[in-house]
Amino acid sequence: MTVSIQHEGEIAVVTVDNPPVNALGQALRQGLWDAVGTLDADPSVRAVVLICAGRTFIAGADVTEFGKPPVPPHLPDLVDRLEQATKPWIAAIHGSALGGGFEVAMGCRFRVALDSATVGLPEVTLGIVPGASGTVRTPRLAGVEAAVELVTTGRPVKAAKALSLGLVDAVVTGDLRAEAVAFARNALTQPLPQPISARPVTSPDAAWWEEQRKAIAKRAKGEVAPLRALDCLRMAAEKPFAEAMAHERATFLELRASDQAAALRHIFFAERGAPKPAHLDDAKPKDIRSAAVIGGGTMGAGIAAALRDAGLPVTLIERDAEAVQRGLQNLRSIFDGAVKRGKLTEAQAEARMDGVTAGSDYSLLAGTDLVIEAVFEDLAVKRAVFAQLGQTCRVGAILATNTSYLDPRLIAEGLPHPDRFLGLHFFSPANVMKLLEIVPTPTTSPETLATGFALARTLNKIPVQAGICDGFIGNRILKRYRAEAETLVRQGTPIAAIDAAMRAYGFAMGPFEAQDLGGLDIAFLQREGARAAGQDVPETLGDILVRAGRKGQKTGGGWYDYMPGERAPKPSETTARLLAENIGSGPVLGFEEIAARLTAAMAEEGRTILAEGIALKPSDIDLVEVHGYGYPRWRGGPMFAAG
Ligand code: T1G
Repeated sequence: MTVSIQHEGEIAVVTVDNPPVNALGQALRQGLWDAVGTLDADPSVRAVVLICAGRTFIAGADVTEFGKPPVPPHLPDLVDRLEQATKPWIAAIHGSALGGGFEVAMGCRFRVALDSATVGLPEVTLGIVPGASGTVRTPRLAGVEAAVELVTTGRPVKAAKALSLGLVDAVVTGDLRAEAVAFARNALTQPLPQPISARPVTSPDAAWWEEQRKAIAKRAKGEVAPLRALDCLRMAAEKPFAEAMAHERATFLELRASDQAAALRHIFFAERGAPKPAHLDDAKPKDIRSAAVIGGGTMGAGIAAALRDAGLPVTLIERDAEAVQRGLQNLRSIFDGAVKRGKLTEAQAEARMDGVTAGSDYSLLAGTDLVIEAVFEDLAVKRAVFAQLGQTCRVGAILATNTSYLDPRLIAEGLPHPDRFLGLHFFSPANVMKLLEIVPTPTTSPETLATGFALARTLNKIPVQAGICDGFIGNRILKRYRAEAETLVRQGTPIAAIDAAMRAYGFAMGPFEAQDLGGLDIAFLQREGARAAGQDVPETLGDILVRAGRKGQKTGGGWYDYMPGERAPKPSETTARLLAENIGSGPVLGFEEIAARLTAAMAEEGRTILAEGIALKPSDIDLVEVHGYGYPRWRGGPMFAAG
């Protein structure tokens, strides 16, 4: 039963039960609509508690309905009906009251939240605006400033902050239902507050709104919904309730049908499907209660930090005492940075470090459940590490390599019990980037693979399974993207125009700026290694620059010149001269054509990757690009964008 009613004396308790997250599908909206009528007509009822079964309060409208025409009762009408009920309704919130869920809670006269609950209006993360009074009631409930922060960022707030903002009326612990019923009884002993729609709202001056608009435009980088949400909020602060509601509804319906909303929904569902691949349904992951990282460099320290952030004790192994200290310092720097940014307290940073054992003796790993190798990207070095791991780790330990480019099969050659081995390709900084490419070998067992996916969930990362090829999924597409960008340069399109076009498309950086930041020599060494191994690797424009000593920002110049101590790229006459004989006089493409060419090249490589079975589904490729390579989320990824 989606909506059921029980009675505790004069208090009715309406329970919503619509797994998995009590989303407001049509049946639930109808059930609540009918419950208002039933309880209004029941003279024994003086107040109503609205509570949900399962893991959370109503988590929003049913996103699966978005592609279809809206069906009555429409959510804004239901929220109005709740507000106009003859008996006061009290929302009893646990888990996450999000989007339409929080709008339903605002239709209630009161909101009581469990201390572990969160409330929010995340609609802009789906490319839309709240569509059931979220932009009109929130300013009347919590004030304009709090409403602008909540709605235009889409970030939920925890119960304590929600109480301080006035979004909820009480925060309780223990038995939410009993506490909410007691709250309802007490509320009946005093005059009721005004319904939210009747409450006054004060609008800041025009300068404040302009300041908000500029800040949001800078942050939104091409996303439409946050700025449209700001418009709705200003209407709510300056116009009558009904007029503001009409504006919000029209905006919601318009954006709901937009390309950006479709793209963001695509990523939303792709993210939720990623951690639970159907082909692993029958494989039981192993318990990981302790982990180790071999190598304390940038990647190793980042991986160790991610493991510590997830609460796992970590053993950090380096080759000698001096390297161990460097590794520990790298790890401490990560946590110190988090303290500076206010992400961690000093005590939390200390606790992170206290959970790290470091040394150069592999016997420290005898009881470890998971070992991740993150040493220098050289096959011999990696093979030596796994030779030692094969001798010292227990048979059931999961052994993983973080290699970016090497063939995991060659790394694991000769390893005893190779069923426990796989590739776990993290992205730098590993404690920040959410993408984790999981690379099984032909001998990797389903349990080991399932453990990789379970580890991703533990680390709050987005796992994507990749087959073995040069660059797996992400780096292989990156190589194609860069090659296509160089083709445009050879045809006469300026380097700076290409970068500007990709920034306009939504990337934080274009392909050439990004190479200058990361260093041209990394890919150069890959190409040189392949050539040395006898592969036919044509010379690239990047090769010419690296051979001329132009490796990027770190050498004062790469594709661009950089003034000493500055990071602003300047078009380089030296680069123009070095590349002159390779530059044709083809058509200079406009921004849209450049972006179309480069994203089409990414999608074409993606189709080849799918055809080769390296990626399991197109949405996995989109997740790799969005979470690993800065592809703008509101474009949906190269496969989605290619249609
Ligand atoms: N609609 C439909 N299905 C949903 C859903 C939703 N809103 N939210 C989650 N699911 C599914 C999800 O696909 C997965 O399915 C399962 O529930 C568990 O999700 C009018 C218009 C609530 C914090 O944006 O943030 O209201 O894979 O793995 O980690 O203004 O889900 O199991 O088949 O994420 O415990 C606004 C989105 C909608 C909330 C729970 N609401 N959801 O996290 O579980 S727009 C949202 C979440 C709106 C109004 C507008 C999270 C969660 P399956 P999960 P979780």
